Amino acid sequence: MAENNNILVIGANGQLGTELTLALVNTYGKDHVITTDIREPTEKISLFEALDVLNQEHLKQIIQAYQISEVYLLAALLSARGEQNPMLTWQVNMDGLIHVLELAREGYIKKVFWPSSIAIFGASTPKKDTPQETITSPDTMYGITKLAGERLCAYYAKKYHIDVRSLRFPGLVGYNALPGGGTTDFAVDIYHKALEGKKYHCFLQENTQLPFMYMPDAVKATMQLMQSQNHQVTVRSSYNITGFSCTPAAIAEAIRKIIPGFEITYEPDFRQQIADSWPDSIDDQMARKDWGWQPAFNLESMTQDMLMNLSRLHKKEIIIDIV
Ligand code: AKB
Repeated sequence: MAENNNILVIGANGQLGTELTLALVNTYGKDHVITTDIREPTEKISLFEALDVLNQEHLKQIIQAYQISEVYLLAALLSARGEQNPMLTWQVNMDGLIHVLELAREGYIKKVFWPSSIAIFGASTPKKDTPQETITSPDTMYGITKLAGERLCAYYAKKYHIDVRSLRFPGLVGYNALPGGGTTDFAVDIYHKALEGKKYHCFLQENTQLPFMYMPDAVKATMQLMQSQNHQVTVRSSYNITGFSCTPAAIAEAIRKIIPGFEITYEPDFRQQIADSWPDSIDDQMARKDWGWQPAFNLESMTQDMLMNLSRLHKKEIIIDIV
């Protein structure tokens, strides 16, 4: 990588940021990846600067000081936390994006990645195999900011020829970092409880079907999209993308194949309504056609990998009985 072609990850301590930073460091080298977050990381794997994404002047200083050409803007408040503080969600999710897009328009950055979400869809969206182009009627502040953000990305791409790329992520499941404040967080928490030998109290009903993606697939999709040729990227709002769909009961069942005594109870709270407004499954044909997207993990292979890695990280012994 040339000197003035460095990468900036904003929100690097989050669930996706932690894993994406590792992949970027492995691909481009740690001297070319600068990480920022509002909080100090527990472990620094590359250069770190504390940054509040609402501080545009500080953001500009970092971009100039480190000769940044590519920005991964991951700082955001998610769906459940967003409902506790809608105004802060609007501010962080929208101002952060517009600051980055404006810096791109002014010529400070060449390329931007910004994650959208299945939260842009709502109760009146077709639920099954939700198409790329369809009714978007988000019911949460998080979803509203993601939809508005998608339109901003498309606008800056069309009007100012900004190379901005985006994915509409489903629920993400990974073992390296915990999610915070999302409706799909249960799908991570459940594995931690199972490994601790505890019962899991799920905040969604057992038959709530949602789309998910295992973190290695999410990282692969992001890297693949960002490494694609400009002409391959025909969608400049955000690409539908998915790994597989499942219910909390199906995850519990997959865990029981490895930890037979695992128990779960269902105690739905306010997050049930959010989950009910989201798609059951996603049609990601555009991503497959444009830049060759193909997930590697399904529920069973994700469960095996999650439990194996969590037991390694927490030094707990479990026998992975692959059936
Ligand atoms: C959330 O649950 O809010 C996120 C998402 C689906 O965007 N994981």
